[in-house]
Amino acid sequence: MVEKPSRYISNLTRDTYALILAGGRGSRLYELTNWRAKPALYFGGKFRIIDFPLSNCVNSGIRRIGVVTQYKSHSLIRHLVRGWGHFKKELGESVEILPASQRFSDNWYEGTADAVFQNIDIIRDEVPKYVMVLSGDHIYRMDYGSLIAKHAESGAKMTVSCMPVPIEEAAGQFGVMSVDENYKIIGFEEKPAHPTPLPNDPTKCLASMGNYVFDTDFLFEQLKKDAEKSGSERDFGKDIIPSIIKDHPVYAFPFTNDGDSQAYWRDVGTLDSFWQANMELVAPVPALNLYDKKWPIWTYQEQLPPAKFVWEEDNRRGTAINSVVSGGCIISGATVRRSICFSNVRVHSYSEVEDSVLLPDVEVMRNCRIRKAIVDRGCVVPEGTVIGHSKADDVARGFRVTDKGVVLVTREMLGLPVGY
Ligand code: ADQ
Ligand code: ADP
Repeated sequence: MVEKPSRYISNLTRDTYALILAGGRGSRLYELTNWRAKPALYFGGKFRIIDFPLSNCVNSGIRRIGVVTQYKSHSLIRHLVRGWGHFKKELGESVEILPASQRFSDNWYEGTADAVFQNIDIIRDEVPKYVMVLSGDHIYRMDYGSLIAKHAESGAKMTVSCMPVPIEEAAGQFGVMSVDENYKIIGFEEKPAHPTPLPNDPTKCLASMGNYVFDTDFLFEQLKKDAEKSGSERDFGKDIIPSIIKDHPVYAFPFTNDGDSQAYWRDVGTLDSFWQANMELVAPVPALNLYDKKWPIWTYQEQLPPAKFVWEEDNRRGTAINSVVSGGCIISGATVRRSICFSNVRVHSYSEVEDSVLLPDVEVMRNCRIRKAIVDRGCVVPEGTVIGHSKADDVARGFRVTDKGVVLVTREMLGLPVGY
């Protein structure tokens, strides 16, 4: 007889090793990921994307975690060492950084499955009953406990977390599955141009979130088999899932808001979606609650003085309305509306910033007008600069403007030395 999940979820999470895949490039973020891996990208005023899956693990009771790094990993590794280096092996906790170190072959990690395969011996040493493979690319809040409990109860060898997504959003972007009435996966296609719609809603399909749970032995077996196959791209979505669903019980776990009204998931893979997800946080009641003491998001933070707002005597009002302003910021004689100011941002007199995301250490000099922009770390925006008010002017200055009118400004575009 299966015990009630509430009594044994902690045993399951304790018996799970989480491997966060953090090696991807994130090419649709253009210059924002020129110098950093996507999981190292800043989000929400003081966090980095990787803090979300890591915090989900800790909040779900999974304390043995590996982070697989590869592409442009310097900034990511520095953040992990500073912010996540305090786990104590003696207490059964660890956050290990697993760079592609060519221990098994002369190759870097090929696909996602290869990134796990090359770390089999490290996982085996931990002797976990389950292995969770998590994408390090998304902003989300998810209790992995219910996912692992469902995996254990259903008798699946692998469970894929999924959610209904509009067909046009999923096409070419996500792995799409079809399931039977018990959520057993009966079909899986990686990033199809024409996703199979849900039987009860032709506008949506069931998309993989890129988070998987495996029975450890089964995972190792499948990875070894795949490594011997010629022509495989060594990828979970392209190779492993489509091949194993034929002969093994693989289930889908729908991630919905039903059990947890706080459940939240956003793909921030494009400049528009990155801007949009940040902007959602300035809403009076955002969908993602960063202030929930029961689900804290941990990060590394510098010790900084509190944010300061200066209203000069000649009536230059330093104000920020419906905005998120981090430590070390000074808004002096300027107006900031519906914007996110990361640590150490300065906005000087007579400037107006609206609907924008200012990453750490940005300085906006006097008399600037900035709208709908993402300003990369360390940019000094010269006095009188206007951004986001005319696409032609923005493009002429060398800024990147998306179809939806979000403007990306980097140090390089402003003629400042890169690699800040
Ligand atoms: P994608 O996110 O497009 O699709 P991928 O680019 O392989 O797939 O990235 C998956 C994760 O692995 C990311 O977190 C990335 O950073 C990391 N990664 C990629 N290559 C890596 C490598 N060589 N070494 C280490 N880490 C690496 C996947 C699934 C889809 C699913 C979407 C959900 O394949 O089926 O729908 O995620 O976003
Ligand atoms: P502005 O262009 O708006 O005049 P300033 O750099 O002169 O910008 O700063 C304006 C105000 O911000 C200062 O008068 C002061 O009140 C505050 N300020 C600036 N730097 C600091 C600092 N290091 N510590 C505390 N307050 C500061």
